Amino acid sequence: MDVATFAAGCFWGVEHEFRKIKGVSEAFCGYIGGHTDGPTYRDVCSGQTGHAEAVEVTYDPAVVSFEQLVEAFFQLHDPTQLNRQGPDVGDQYRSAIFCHNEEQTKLANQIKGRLEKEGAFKKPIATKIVDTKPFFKAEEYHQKYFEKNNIQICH
Ligand code: MHO
Repeated sequence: MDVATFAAGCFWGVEHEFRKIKGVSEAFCGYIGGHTDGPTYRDVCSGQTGHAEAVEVTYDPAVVSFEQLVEAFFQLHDPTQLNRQGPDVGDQYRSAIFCHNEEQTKLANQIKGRLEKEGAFKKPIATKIVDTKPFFKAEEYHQKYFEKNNIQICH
């Protein structure tokens, strides 16, 4: 099993979308890329800790490739929005790929570059491709939020 970590706005929907992908065995909501350990949702929402809402995806690379996950990531949100996703505003909602090794960094940059070149989006892609950082799992009520609350979309 391999691990990939994506930030694409409110993590409820991101987790929900990744769980649908064949080959994905686990997807957890959490916080990453800030400067404190073990932040709570409240801390992150204060905007003071610098964390992004993110989803840590565990997948079987024999079934789904990292490239396919990156393609899905670019489809499931609007990567041209800087530090927001629709009504959710702030850098906790930034678009980012947290890469676990050089191969992931290379592939993520390649795909981002190709999408830019193809003009896949009308505006420049704001997604940041960075080295991974400690991932802090979010509170239990944030996991499988859509399923638990019987909702389909975030806003
Ligand atoms: N718009 C949502 C965002 C939730 S999220 C986990 C809300 O304000 O409830 O950031």
